[in-house]
Amino acid sequence: MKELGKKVLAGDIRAASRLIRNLEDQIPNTHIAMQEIFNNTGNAHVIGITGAPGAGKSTLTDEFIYAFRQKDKSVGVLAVDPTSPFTGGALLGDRIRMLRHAEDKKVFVRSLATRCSMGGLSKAVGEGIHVMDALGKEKIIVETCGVGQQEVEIINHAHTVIVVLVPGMGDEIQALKAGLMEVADIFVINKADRDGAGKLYKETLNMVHMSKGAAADNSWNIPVLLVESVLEPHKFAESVDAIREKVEEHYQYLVDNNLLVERMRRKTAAEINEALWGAILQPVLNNLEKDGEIEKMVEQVLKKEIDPYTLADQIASKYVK
Ligand SMILES: Nc1nc2c(ncn2[C@@H]2O[C@H](COP(=O)(O)OP(=O)(O)O)[C@@H](O)[C@H]2O)c(=O)[nH]1
Ligand SMILES: [Mg+2]
Repeated sequence: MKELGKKVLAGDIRAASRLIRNLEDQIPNTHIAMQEIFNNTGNAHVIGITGAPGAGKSTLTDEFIYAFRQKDKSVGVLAVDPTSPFTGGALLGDRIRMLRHAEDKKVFVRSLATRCSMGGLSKAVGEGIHVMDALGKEKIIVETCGVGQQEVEIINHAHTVIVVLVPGMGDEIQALKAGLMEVADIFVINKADRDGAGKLYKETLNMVHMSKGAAADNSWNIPVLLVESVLEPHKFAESVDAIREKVEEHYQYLVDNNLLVERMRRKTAAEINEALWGAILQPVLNNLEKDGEIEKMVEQVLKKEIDPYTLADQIASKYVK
């Protein structure tokens, strides 16, 4: 397990894949590799793409990879979506599109098996980002599955959040409801070939305009961008490149205003929390489990011989000085 982190730092893609898998599977002592890489993280620009399932996030991500590669940026993609084309779950045509990056050593794509239904973005997402960062990827794109908490939680992981809306889903209202308004740095209206794309574009512009007064401390003007239909590949590529430009502009805005670190404050607090859990509580739980203590405690509490609070106090006094 030692050395795995060093290999990642040396650019070893297989080591990075293995480390991400170990993190997801919560293999013991994986934190050693994370300790090895930690000082070499924090260099990448993390871009989150969120929006309802089927909004076109994977399609856009594929085009973003291309756009960034045209600018000679190395790219990492973390897809938090088991149905993503990156995992082979989508239509054949989609899968073929993704293959165009398969040979490119400066592109590293991994999907996490984390279920969309599992609520929030898992710890593995934050860790996966660190691994790609340590691997030297300059742009890291995180595609969420766009369900529930994940959509807003991406703000804890990404410097720049792109919210993808499509016509015909009542998105404008949905965005307000789900708190997406608060997390979006860039709105993208996708599927321009569909009825209502223009209307959605105007409505979203309005919504952004109206909410502007609320965020007085925010001097970033949230752009609303209409993407050309993927059915017109050439125009599509051009409009995605225009989004890429906005993404870069947003990054520069964060850098110029010292907001990059600010963005990561919550994520860092959560990471400390998780590390403490792993270092303190996990060993205690492992011990109790090993000796079959947990089972006994469950019986005791069920019989009302003791309550969980007193029990926890007793255990704490034994382990925590
Ligand atoms: N009509 C139309 N379909 C699109 C467009 N962009 C993507 N799609 C299709 O929408 C479906 C879902 O796209 P996908 O990228 O997998 O969405 P995701 O679930 O948000 O990642 C796929 O079949 C895409 O080919 C578009 O501009 N117009
Ligand atoms: Mg997808």
